[in-house]
Amino acid sequence: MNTRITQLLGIEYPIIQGGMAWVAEHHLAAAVSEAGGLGLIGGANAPGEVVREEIRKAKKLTDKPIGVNVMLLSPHAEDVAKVIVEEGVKVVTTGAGNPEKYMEMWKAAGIKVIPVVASVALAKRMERYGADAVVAEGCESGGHIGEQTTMTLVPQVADAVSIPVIAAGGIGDGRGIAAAFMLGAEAVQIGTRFVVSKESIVHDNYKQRIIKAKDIDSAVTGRTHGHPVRSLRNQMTRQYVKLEEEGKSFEELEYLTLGTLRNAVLEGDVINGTVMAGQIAGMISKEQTCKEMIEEMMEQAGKLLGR
Ligand code: TUI
Repeated sequence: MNTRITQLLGIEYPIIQGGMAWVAEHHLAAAVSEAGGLGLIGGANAPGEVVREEIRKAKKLTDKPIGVNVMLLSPHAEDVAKVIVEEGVKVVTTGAGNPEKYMEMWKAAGIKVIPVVASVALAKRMERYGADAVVAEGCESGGHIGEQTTMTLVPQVADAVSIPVIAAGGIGDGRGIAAAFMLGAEAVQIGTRFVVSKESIVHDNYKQRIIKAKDIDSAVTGRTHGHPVRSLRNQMTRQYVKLEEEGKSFEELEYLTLGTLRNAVLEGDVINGTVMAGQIAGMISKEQTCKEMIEEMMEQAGKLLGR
């Protein structure tokens, strides 16, 4: 499946991996790239130097292109933005904000810039600022989300911009990829399914929660303060919702969740930790290598699309 995205990025399959905080480290990114997709290092809240090391470690594991995701709410976003240029990274995606102020620097360095957007307005703005493509991410996704669903967002973004669109949110198999292509996407971004890959360093408790999850097992917290985040329901989401209903401030709620994603991912605390995952978790049933996942999905999508 040759598309403008596979050509732009020099990859075999139109699949990019989500830049998931704590999860998208060098082993996962290298495995996805080695399997023919585009692996990403997730900058998340990490300092620039930590991201630099991750980039270098990933490059030792693969000669294929890898990208970096800059989480724009991070206090280190600016440092990470510079490290990407210094390390000769070829592709950057951004999340949770507007990357305008870094675009000129990245473009001047010849970096392909792919902002993640949750609205048509931001997609159009990013095209004007020179973005090479956009990821249109629906609220089925795990983590920080917007309001639109993938089904409604992707075709509206595809109609509004001329640059290629990558669909994200709720995609975890070949049917999802085929559907995304029908909506006008030229590639997909996949997160939750790669969390349970064999190469993912995520604690087994976290993987098992995704594998055992049912369709209705995720919840969105933080809507009242304009920072909606989707995670699997547990003691943490229940506590958060309770405090949100009591009218606690954004700062108090932020304090409650401090370090809880790390605790879930690295320590396996799936009770009081934050287990970010998308709605597609209900369909994900086993651990496989990234290569097995990608080949299985591409075979299914190829049949459905008659390619
Ligand atoms: O960024 C994500 N997903 C994330 S970031 C993250 S780390 C975090 N943890 C706790 C709280 C907050 C962040 C976990 N998951 N996805 C990409 C994405 N970007 N989804 C939605 C957006 C988005 C939303 C609004 C992008 C831009 C935007 O508006 C920006 C503007 O200024 O117009």
